[in-house]
Amino acid sequence: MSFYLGLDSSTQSLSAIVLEVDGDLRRVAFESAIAFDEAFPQYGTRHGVLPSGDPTTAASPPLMWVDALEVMMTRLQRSGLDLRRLSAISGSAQQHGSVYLNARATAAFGSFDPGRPLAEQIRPLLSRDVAPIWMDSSTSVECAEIENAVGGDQALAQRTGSRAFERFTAAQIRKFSKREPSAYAATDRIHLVSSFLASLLVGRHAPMDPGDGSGTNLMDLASCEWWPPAVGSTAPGLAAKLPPIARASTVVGTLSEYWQRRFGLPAANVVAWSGDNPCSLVGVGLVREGRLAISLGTSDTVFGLMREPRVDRTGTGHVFGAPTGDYMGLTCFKNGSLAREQIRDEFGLSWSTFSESLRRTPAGNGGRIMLPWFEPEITPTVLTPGVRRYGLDPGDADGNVRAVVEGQQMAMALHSRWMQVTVDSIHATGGAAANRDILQVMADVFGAVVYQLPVGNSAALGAALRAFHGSATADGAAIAWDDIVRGFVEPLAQGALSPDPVRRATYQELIDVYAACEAHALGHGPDPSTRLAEFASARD
Ligand code: XUL
Repeated sequence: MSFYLGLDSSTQSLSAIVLEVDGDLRRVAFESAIAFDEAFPQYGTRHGVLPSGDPTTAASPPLMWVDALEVMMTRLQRSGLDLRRLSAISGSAQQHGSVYLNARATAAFGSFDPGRPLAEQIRPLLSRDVAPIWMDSSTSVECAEIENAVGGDQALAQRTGSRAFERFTAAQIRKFSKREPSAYAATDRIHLVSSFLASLLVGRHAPMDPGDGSGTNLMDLASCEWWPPAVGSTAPGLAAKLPPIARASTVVGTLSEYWQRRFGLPAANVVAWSGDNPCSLVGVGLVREGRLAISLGTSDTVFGLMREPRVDRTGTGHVFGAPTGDYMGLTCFKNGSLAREQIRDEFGLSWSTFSESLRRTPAGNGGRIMLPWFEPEITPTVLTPGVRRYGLDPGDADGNVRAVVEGQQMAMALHSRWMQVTVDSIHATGGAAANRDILQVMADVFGAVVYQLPVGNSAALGAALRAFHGSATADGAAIAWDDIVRGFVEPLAQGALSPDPVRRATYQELIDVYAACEAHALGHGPDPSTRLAEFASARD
């Protein structure tokens, strides 16, 4: 019998899942989560992000993630599990965020003092106090500079899987190197959140995996190596500051002395960490092509496995490496859970009264539409935030609840068309996937059967399954992914949500009107009022 630990360092919290595998017996033996704002008020974060006067910048304190890792290990130590059986650990982290370390880090990593908290030992090793994260959209200038230098957006997308995006690590590094050249010069190593946390566990610089590497705009998707033209166009001397890239199943080391002595943990294998979306792909069981998953978390994401990289020519989506060695298509929306919460709070609702509002209102909302851009949006690119309402009274609670949910679902359906996946079923995950009224709108908008999954946190589950896979294949054994995920990711057939044909037809019509509103709001389409009125009168 063995235990496998999966950690997920997301925007707002650190979660852990321990899987027990004993032949055919498979179960979740431990689950825990730490919300950053509540557990570590001393860092002053809101939803895990440092306050900023500029809505386009977003950063978090890396030391808060370190503190969370220690608190989680304490919880594990007190869990009552026989941790001598902990075989392997892997992790998931919010993508794109970067951590900057000085030249002292390399030597210090191997000799942490188990008598002292880790954060205070990491503090002098940072060449930058904060880590820019995926919610940052302040680097449009740097994006344009990088694209121009490598021969344009299509050239960058063909090589790296994405055109330049503001939150991707390359643009963030470039901005830092321009604004703070001496701090950049003092930077010896730049990690992603995933490879930073993996490094702390093994006590030396850990490599990045191709899944998270492809969120940098710096990795050649075909070879899974850094792409010199992109690296050279981003910042001086960058090649020497990047860790190597290793396959996602690589055992990058064993748990260092620090964790063994401070928390009584064994020298378990540590498998390369990855991004939350690549981990979720495994955690929802998408180890084959032909299905989509939708994660309703801080960000809402639509993703699916691809055998071949079909790069999005419209510049909306991304192709990342998948933990299975394949690829994954992904489109990311920034206005996810925080937008839903904003409407819930604005009208003094609970999740249950939010659901009642959804049940009281008709599909299509009588042609009242919301573009839910509370924060700057990633898809489509909206740098100046502001909710846009069409025919919708800002004071109408029921109408706004339906409008935010429909707006999010229609945006996801519209902007995932590039993946060319015929969607007949969707695996739903993330916090809001517990809400069946939201999932019914998803089923009706996509015309697909929506399944809930037994384990809610697919990123932490995916990380634990990756720990299992990496350690099972470490000695060269071949083991199919289907065998790894078996017993953990089977969707709950009972209670699957099927699309209703009449509501589906409504949304097939409405999605074009939604697209017209979007084009109008972005300044490249006519006023959609007539189309909205036609849609509404057809339903009177
Ligand atoms: C994906 C993205 C987000 C973060 C959230 O490209 O930016 O989904 O990974 O944690």
